[in-house]
Amino acid sequence: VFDDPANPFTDIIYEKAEGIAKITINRPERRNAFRPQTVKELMRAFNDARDDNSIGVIIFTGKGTKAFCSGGDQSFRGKEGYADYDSFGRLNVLDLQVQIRRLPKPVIAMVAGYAVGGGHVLHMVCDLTIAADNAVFGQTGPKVGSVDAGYGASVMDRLVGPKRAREMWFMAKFYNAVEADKMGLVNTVVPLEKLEEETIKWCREILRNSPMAIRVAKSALNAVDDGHSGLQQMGGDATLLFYGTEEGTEGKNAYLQRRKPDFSRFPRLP
Ligand code: 2NE
Repeated sequence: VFDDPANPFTDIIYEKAEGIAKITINRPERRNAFRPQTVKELMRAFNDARDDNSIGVIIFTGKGTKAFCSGGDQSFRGKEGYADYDSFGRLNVLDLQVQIRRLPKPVIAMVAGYAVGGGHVLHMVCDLTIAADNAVFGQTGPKVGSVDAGYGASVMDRLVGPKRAREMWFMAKFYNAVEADKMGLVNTVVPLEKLEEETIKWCREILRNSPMAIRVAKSALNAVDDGHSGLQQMGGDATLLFYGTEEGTEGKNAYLQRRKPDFSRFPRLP
C-alpha cells in the first residue's frame, strides 16, 4: 500500500489548497498514536509541502476531536524503539521533529483533544499552536517508562521555563487549554467548533506576508538553540539571498564565460 501512487497513505491524510497544506494523523481509534509507518508518511508529506512552492504554511493536526496525537503507539514498542513492518525498532519520530524544526515554512499545530507523550513533543516543535478549548497537554513518558530527552526537554524548557518543564516531566500531569495558554505552550485557545476556521485565518494572515522574511525569521528564531545546524540553516538563507544578487551572478557568469570576474562595481557596504 505504501508505494501505491493511487493510495499513497494509510496512516495520514494529506491535502493542499490555497497555499495551505494540511497534514492529518489518521488513527483516531488509537487517539492518533503514531507507529513507524505513520512517521514515514508524515515525513513524505512534510517533504512534499516543503518542496511545493505554492505552499506557504502547513497545518499539522489529528483526525477527530479527541486527540491531536497520543505519542508513540505502545503496542509497537520494543527494546529498540517502535517496530511495525520492520524486524527492528526505530525512533524515527525524532527525525520528524528535526524536519519540522528546519522546514523553512511555518508549521501550525491545530490541537483538539489530547496532545500527550510524543504527541505533545510534536506540537511543541511546531512554530505555532492553536488549541481548541477541549485540548489537553502533557508528557506521559515517565508513566510508561519513556522519555524524550532531545527537543522534548530543550524546547519545552524554552517554552515554559525550567521550573514548569521539570514539573511537566517529573509529575507527568495533564494541563487543560487555559492552563497551557498561561504557561506559554500555545498561541491561542478557541472554541472547538471554531478551531479550523481560526487556524485558517492565521494561515491566511501569514500568507499575506513576505515569504523570505518569514523564512529568515524562522531560521533566526531557532538558530541559537539549534547550534551548528541552526547556523547552517540560517547560513543557507544567506547563500540563497546572495545567489539572487548581481554580484553573485557575476561570479557564476565569469566562470562559465571563462573570464575574470569583475566585482569592482559592487559596493563594500559599511
Ligand atoms: C491519550 C489518552 C489520555 C486518551 O485517553 P481516553 O480515555 O480518551 O482513551 P483510551 O480509552 O485510553 O484510548 C482509546 C484507545 O486508544 C488506545 C487505547 O489503548 C485505547 O485502545 P482500545 O482499548 O480501544 O483498544 N491508545 C491511546 N493512546 C495510545 C498509545 N499511545 N499507544 C497505543 N494505544 C493507544 C490515553 O489513551 C493515554 O494515556 N494514552 C497513552 C499515552 C502515552 O503514554 N503515549 C506514549 C508516550 S511515550 C512517547 O510517545 C515517545 C517518547 O516518550 C519518546 C520517543 C517517542 C515516543
